[in-house]
This record gives sequence, C-alpha cells and structure tokens, in this order.
Amino acid sequence: MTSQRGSADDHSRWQHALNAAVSAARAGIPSYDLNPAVGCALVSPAGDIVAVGCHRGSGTAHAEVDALAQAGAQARGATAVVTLLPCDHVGTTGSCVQALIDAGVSGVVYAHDDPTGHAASSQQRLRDAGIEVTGPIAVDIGADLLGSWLAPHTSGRPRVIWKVAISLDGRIADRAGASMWITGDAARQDVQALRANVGAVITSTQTVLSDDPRLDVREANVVRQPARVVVGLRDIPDAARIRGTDGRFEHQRTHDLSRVLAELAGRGVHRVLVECGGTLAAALMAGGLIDEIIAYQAGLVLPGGTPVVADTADGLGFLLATATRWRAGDVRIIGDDIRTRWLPASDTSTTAGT
Ligand code: AOF
Ligand code: ZN
Repeated sequence: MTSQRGSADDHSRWQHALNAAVSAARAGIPSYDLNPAVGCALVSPAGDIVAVGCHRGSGTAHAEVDALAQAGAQARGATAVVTLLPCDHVGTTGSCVQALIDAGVSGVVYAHDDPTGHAASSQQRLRDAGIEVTGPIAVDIGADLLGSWLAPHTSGRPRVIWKVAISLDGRIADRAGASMWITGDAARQDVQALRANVGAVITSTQTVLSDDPRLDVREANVVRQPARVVVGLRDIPDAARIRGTDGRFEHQRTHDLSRVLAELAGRGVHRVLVECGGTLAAALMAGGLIDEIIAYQAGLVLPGGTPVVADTADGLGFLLATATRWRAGDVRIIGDDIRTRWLPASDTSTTAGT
C-alpha cells in the first residue's frame, strides 16, 4: 500500500486549512514539551473550515480529538487536514485514527509523517475504513514547526544548544577564576528564557564544583523545570545548589556525552541547553555534537582568563582549514551585551527561533 502522495494541486487546495492547522499547532504547545506541535483543521464538503484544534502538550488531547470535539456532528463527512500523520497508538490518550473513524470523516490530508512508529498502522486503518488519505503534502513544515522534535529520530540525540557568556577576548572567567558575572542582568535574564525552552540543561562536574550554579528557571509561573544533568566522574557535594529540591537533578557519572544525549533522547527530551566550561565545550565541539550556539558577549577583556573552549588534544583538529564554520543567525543587543545565535554554516534550514 502506498500513500497518495501530495501533489502541487493538493498543496494549494488544502493550503488555507493547513495554514490554520499550522498556526494552531504553533500556539498550542511549549517548545520544551516532549510531544510535537500538531494542529488539525476540519473542512466541510463545501470547503469551509468547521473547527481548528491543537495539541497542548503531553498528557492532553491530540489535535484531531480537540478539533473533533469542537466540530461535533459537523465532523461527519469532513476532511481532517493535519500537520502530522494521525497516530494510531494508545498512549496517554486514545488513537486519533480511531477517533477520526468514529467521527465519520471522509478524508485525511496530512503534512508530515510521524517518524516514531506511533502512526505505522494509520494509513492502512484509515483506508480500510473507507477514508481517503493524502500526504505528506508539506514536509517542508518539518524544520520550522516540528523543529527539534524530529532531532532524536534523525540524529538519535536531542538538538544541542550551547550557551556561552564570554568577554571580548573569549574568556569565561578571569585569571583568578572568577566568572560571576561577565554579562549583565538583561543577558542573564535572557538565559532564563533559553532554559525554559528545553527539556534538560547539561553541565559538568567541573562547573558545579567551581561555580555552584543552580541552572534552574527562576520564574514564578514556570510549568516544568528542565532536568539538570551533571556529567562527569567526580562526586557532587550534598550542598551543591544544582541539586535543588524538585527531583529534576541527575548526575551522569560518565564522560561519554553521546551516551548521555542518546539516553535523554530515549526519554523524549528533544532539546537541551549546555552551560559548561571549556573542557566539556571542547569535547562537544570536537565530537560535532553542537547544533546551535547562543553566545552572549560582554564588553570587557580578561587577559589570562579561562578560554571558552579548552585547548585540549582534540583542539588539534581545529585548524583554519578544517574547523567547523558557523554562520551568525540573529544578532541582538541585550542591555550592554551582544547576543548572537550561530548555526552550522552548512545548515541552510531555518529552525524555530531560540
Ligand atoms: C497525533 N496528534 O496531536 C499528536 C501526535 O503520549 P501521547 O499519547 O500524547 O502520544 C504522543 C505521540 O503521539 C507523539 O510521540 C507522536 O508520535 C504523536 N503525536 N499525534 O495524531 C497529535 N501530538
Ligand atoms: Zn494522536
């Protein structure tokens, strides 16, 4: 059985409904959620949008079910235009395929495939029920809308964002070891938003022992703290602030970063923020494990201070001829500092802003 792949005609015919579904998807779910952003528009046989639904995060109704609930009897005979191939698994909620069949829709048009296997039987089951299935009609929405959620399925690890706060001469601490603070209040407040948008913040035992950071989100109404993951062999003092009291702290006693990342991906974490010192940064860089850099640069110089990336043996790979190139994404002035977002120069896709 093959899917009736979307043609250019399908794309334009359903564009209006798809736009509505995409907007709903985007607004529906925070980017750190374990689940994808999904929207669903139900279109009547006359071509009118009768309902638009979205998924609001793990544990809540899927977009299709949300839209069907709004449409009521109008769902019968309608076409469901969905950003992601409807699932046919019973997870924290029921199968969307079953809900669509029960509601009596006549067609399903979907933009992007679901790489998880949760929709493996969906096409067959819909067709067996006499429902016409068209798609994928807009795989290009993937990078923007599904963003990092696809990362574990394509790379086996979460999307890794490396955050640095440096002096003009690329130092993360002065020659006496002091690192607080290089950037100003406004830049540090901005980091709070970065943390609030990831499933985990990763650091090293080295940073914990030297800086005793908290690495949490200090906002009264934070829905869910990111996991605080410390990588490294050394013990972490009982009094370390990173432990917190919310159970979100974990110590991964290893230097194998790929394994830590794969494990997080396995738990559904698709976006992580790394806030660390030069040694872990060097390992991540050398391992090609960084997808995005957010660099805050402050207007001071700290000669003799700690470089942002340690000059380890791996550094031998960093010659002008071979070093990975990054291109500047957006650049902003924040307070007295500059924030630059860097993406691999080879990556020309646009990904949802951080
Ligand atoms: C859909 N519509 O709106 C979403 C889908 O833990 P659960 O039960 O919520 O299932 C999450 C999985 O379902 C997720 O990994 C993805 O494969 C799919 N998400 N599917 O039909 C939706 N959010
Ligand atoms: Zn579903």
